[in-house]
This record gives sequence, structure tokens and C-alpha cells, in this order.
Amino acid sequence: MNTTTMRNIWGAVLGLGLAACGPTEVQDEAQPGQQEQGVVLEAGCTQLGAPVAEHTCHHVNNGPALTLTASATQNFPGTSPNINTTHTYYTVNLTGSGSSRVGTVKFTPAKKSADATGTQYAWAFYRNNSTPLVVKSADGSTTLSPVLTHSVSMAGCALTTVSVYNLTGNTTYQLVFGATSSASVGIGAERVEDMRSYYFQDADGDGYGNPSVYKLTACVPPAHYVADDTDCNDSNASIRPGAGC
Ligand SMILES: [Ca+2]
Ligand SMILES: [Ca+2]
Repeated sequence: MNTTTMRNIWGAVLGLGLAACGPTEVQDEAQPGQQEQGVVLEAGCTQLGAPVAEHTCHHVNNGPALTLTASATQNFPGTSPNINTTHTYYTVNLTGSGSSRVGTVKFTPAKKSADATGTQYAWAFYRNNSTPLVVKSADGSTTLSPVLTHSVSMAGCALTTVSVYNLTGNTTYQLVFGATSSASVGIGAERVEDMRSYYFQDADGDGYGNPSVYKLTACVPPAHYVADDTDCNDSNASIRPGAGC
């Protein structure tokens, strides 16, 4: 991994600590030109890239962490309990007993100030067990479908699954858990857009990427794309850094 070209916020977290861990746009004057994408999950995304899960796992293992008790009922008034604090790993205690434990919390994704009212953003809900999750409108009248769901397996990380929803900024939703035999569910919410990384085409397969051909994505990179951007000749595998570059 070339740290001068790996443009993800997780890197900023590791380098600067949690104080720097906020919803920050991927911007750097040394970057390739910004490659605009929608803030909803990009088309064709079959799996979130490792940096997104790594970022969330960082919070699982290092905090900040909060514990709350979910509401026993859906469609409750108000906005609490909620999991609104970003870059925070929540333990949500469920209610009930046996295999009938349930719980509901609210979630109000922030809207970036520069965006128009109604702008949608992809949010990833990483969890630490298979407790069923349904996302609904605040009044329960609408049930949303995830745009992506897949399992998570990462060494040293308790997360097991992630679901991505396209949610409207500054709009309150409810997350309905259960029924389950789990007493609690751990959950971390991340705005997918903030977790994008640059990947560069490695057409000659020498492991070094062409700085002129790149993708900016939070999803797994296309085939033949790498994090490195230091190949001066991407049509000749024998010419690479340390060998002619
Ligand atoms: Ca190459
Ligand atoms: Ca080359």
C-alpha cells in the first residue's frame, strides 16, 4: 500500500488519532482530480472495500463506545434512544427474554450543509451478530430495503455483517432489531461516501499502478486495480519502481 496515494479517512484516523475522526470529505491537493460520484451507493458495488470495515473495526476495538437500551416498542415519539453519534460503536441492549428479544432505536443521518435538502447518502450499518435488522421510516409506515448486505470477516474484529441503506439526510429513521436470543447487538454506522479510497490500474500486472488511470471508491476495487500509483510504464511489467522507473 502506498500511503501517499491511499486516500481514506481511516488512514487519517490512524495517523492523527480519534480527534481527527470526523465526517470529512476526501480532498487533497496532491490527489488525482476529484472523481464525482453520487452519494448513494455506487452502481455495481457488490462489497464494501476493506478500508471501510477496518475503520469501523478501529472503533469497535478502540472506541469511542456507547451503550444504550433500545425501546421495547416501535414508532415511539421523539428521537431517543438513538445511535446518531458518528464514528462511535454502540452496544444496543435489547428488551424481552429468551428468543423474543427486540428493540428499536432512532437514527438521523446528518446532511452535509452544502447539499440540497433531500440529498441521500449511503450508510453502512456494521453489526457484531446476526440479530435481524429492519430499517423503517420514523412513523413505521415505510420499510426500506438495503442496497447491499454481506458478511464481514476480519481478524481481530467482532463485526460479522453489514447492511447499506440509502438514507435522506436530516431525516429520522428507526432501526428495528429482533426477534433474537441475543441480549444485545453491537452496531457502528458509517457514511460510505467518507470512506472512499483511490485505486490505480495495474495493466501490466507488476503490482504498481498507473497514476493516470484510477477509481475512487468505497467498494472493492475493480480487477487489476491496486493502491500503488508509482508505475512509470504500465504497459511493461519489467519497468517498474526500482527497475527503470
Ligand atoms: Ca503496473
Ligand atoms: Ca510497469
